[in-house]
Amino acid sequence: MRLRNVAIIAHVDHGKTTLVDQLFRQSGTFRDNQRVEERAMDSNDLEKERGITILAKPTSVEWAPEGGEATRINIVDTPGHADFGGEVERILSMVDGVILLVDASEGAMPQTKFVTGKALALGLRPIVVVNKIDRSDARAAEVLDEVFDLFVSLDATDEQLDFPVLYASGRNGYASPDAEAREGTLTPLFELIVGHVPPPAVKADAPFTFLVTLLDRDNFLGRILTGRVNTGTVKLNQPIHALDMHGNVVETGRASKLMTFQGLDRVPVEEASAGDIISLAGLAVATVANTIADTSVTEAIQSQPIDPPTLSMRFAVNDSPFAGREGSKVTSRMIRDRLLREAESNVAIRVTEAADKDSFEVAGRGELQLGVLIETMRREGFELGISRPRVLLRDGENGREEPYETVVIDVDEEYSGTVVDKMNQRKAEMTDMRPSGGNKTRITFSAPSRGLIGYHGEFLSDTRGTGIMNRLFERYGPYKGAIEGRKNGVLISNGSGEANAYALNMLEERGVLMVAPGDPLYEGIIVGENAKDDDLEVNPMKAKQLTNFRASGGKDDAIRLTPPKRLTLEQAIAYIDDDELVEVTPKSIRLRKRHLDPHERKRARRVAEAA
Ligand SMILES: Nc1nc2c(ncn2[C@@H]2O[C@H](COP(=O)(O)OP(=O)(O)OP(=O)(O)O)[C@@H](O)[C@H]2O)c(=O)[nH]1
Ligand SMILES: [Mg+2]
Repeated sequence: MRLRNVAIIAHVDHGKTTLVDQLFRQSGTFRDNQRVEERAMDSNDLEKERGITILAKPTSVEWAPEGGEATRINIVDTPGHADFGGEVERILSMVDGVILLVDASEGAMPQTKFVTGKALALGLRPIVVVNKIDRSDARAAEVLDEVFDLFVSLDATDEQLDFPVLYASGRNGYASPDAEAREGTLTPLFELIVGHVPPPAVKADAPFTFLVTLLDRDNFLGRILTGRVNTGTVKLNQPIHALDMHGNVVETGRASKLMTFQGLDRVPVEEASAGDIISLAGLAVATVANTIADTSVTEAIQSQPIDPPTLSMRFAVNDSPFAGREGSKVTSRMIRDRLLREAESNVAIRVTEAADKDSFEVAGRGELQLGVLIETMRREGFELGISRPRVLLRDGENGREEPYETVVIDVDEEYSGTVVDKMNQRKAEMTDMRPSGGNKTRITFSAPSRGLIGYHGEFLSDTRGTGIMNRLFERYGPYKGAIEGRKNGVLISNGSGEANAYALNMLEERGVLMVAPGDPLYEGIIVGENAKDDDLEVNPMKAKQLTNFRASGGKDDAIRLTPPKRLTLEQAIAYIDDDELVEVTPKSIRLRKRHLDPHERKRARRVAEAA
């Protein structure tokens, strides 16, 4: 059967996974009565909950024109969020073409530029799909111009500039060369994939080689390596070995299971040939970027270098007085094993063990990526103490350098002044400002990543929740000097016990509380944000003195507390200062001072100030 390999690439939320749903449906991949969830490819829990794609995943559909020959189309759905895009180059090396989706209203966004740049550099000729054409604020013609300009700015060849265009609503299942079409099917897209994307160029008579692009685990099969067969054919149980990038043999074994993709399933096959995207099991150590090959092969397939991580957090053993109450995985050994396992399959993550062996520096591509890792671990039963994220500096030619990001902000005009002010305080430089339709302004900044940590929450409240912010790693540039951090201090509990409504009521005038009556507290835990800029030790456990007149058991009927401000994991991580930690357990997210004892805190502060 004919074969095509394509990846779908786009900025976050431009509709990749939703389009795959419809490609499934219209190719008859599902049985008629099969119940399929929306965004079926977003299969893991966190993907479903957050409505974003975190892991790139291959799938495969078969399509045939009326009465014509069928083609098997391997499709790779990719994550649009920059934090998960570290592998996009490696993933694109599996395919011979890309479908570039661009939201008909949002237009070309930072991640559109990033993924398009990677695709063009690999010599791929994208199919451009102006998607979500059904939106009432669609501006298809302008968006197409933006895409064309983008291609030009990325030095596209004449061939690449001559890209085919379809206007589509992935969700409604139609695509058309006509920008006015508001109904139809995806047949024009299928035809274009078959007609425009070249078949894989393969050396079928060479020995088997395969580059590992993705890694996952299965309880029965163990390690599952996914990638594209580069040359030759692999047969079930054939002896194989894994080579690292220098050609050293990492491991020898057999291809004990071979699978191709079919809709949401992997199906076992007896053999697979050059050009196909497959999964292979049978090896225990081989990993991403290794070459799996016939044992006669001694040279590794060249693979793309991985962009360096830009941000890190310290993952420590939870040493709070509540350690071990809610989680089952609390020792440094368990944390270590889990993190090393993560770093093995997730090429964008790097783990270093601290000298004290009780904490680990985990470096990655951004707050969301590390946040997802922490969330995954807490669901597995882990307890952790997480420190404030810090950007990774490096020594450049002209001294110390730090990561910069391109930040694209869409806001209602009335908020643009505030946003520009706040970004200036964070040492960002405005590079562009233009109206973006519907009384909105699109402002582009070049900003040190350091200044952006913790800004998103403030940004949302400054824009009454209407602002949209997109960020993308830009470059390493000169260190920008001190950036002012959090302005407010915190309210710290001065003892252990249960939070008491009466006490909390008294404390409400001091600031914003983060705990509710009945919450268990310990000395040094943070119970709220101080309205002033210094930290304040308070007694949130203090009960009302009972008088003779009202001795009926101290019911606090009259107390009406404002609901506490409960921070989500990511908010908490963005909130804390250097001398604070987020205590993460399967059930709770608590903020605390690193040093729980007030005297130790004072001593640490004196040492820090002296340094
Ligand atoms: N109006 C409109 N909305 C759409 C269309 N396609 C997708 N959406 C919506 O856009 C949102 C994002 O869709 P996804 O398919 O998750 O986008 P994605 O590109 O896979 O997102 P990431 O994988 O996180 O980058 C969802 O709320 C969809 O319902 C469309 O054709 N028209
Ligand atoms: Mg998606």
